[in-house]
Amino acid sequence: MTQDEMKLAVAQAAVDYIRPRLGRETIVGVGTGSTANFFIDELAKIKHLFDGAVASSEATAERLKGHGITVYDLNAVNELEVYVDGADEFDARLNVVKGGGGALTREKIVAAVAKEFVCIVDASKQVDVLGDFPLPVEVVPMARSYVARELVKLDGMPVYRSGFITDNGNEILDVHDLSILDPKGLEGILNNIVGVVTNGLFAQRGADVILMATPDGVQTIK
Ligand code: ABF
Repeated sequence: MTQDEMKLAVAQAAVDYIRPRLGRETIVGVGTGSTANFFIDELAKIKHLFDGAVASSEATAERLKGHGITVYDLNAVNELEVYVDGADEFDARLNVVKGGGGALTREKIVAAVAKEFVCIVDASKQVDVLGDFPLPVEVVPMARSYVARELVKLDGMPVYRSGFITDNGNEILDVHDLSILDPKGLEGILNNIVGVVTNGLFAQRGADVILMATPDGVQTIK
């Protein structure tokens, strides 16, 4: 099975997973990235079963609209039944690192609102300890150097994602060399650095369920 075939399989599994929850007024939170793109394409096949979507990025909004799915501003929505998105890494406790695609802030907002966060991955994303994947931290541009110095004090090695501006007009530092033994604690510490908008640790609100594609089929991890 190729990696794309696994992404398609997990996208189809996600549609099957959320399908019983869909109704005429249901709004679905939709994430960003290549796995999420497979999900969007599968979701479009049942667009008659739900009202619309909230997107975690401009790119996702465009793809949803391209399929004729109504995209709502989150402020216009009272509740989000479910949020489906990919990840860069996850551990056995369903702590997740996200933001490799740079959409972490909107992803974290959508995750906070959603009743259930369904994370869709292939098996390559599973790790024992988070931190192999550089942890993205979105920063207000004028605070970038200050935040970088603070991250060094935490034993991280921040690397400026050159030439990248987030959908919110901010910049990203990718923090290498972290061994994240306390994901919830580190998430809070990073959020407390002035100038940090969000960090890519989704631990305080981790995934509720992970659908993981393997060559032998899709596994459900809760
Ligand atoms: C989003 O897409 C991100 O949070 C994560 O960075 C990325 C995963 O992308 P892919 O599915 O392409 O590996 O979910």
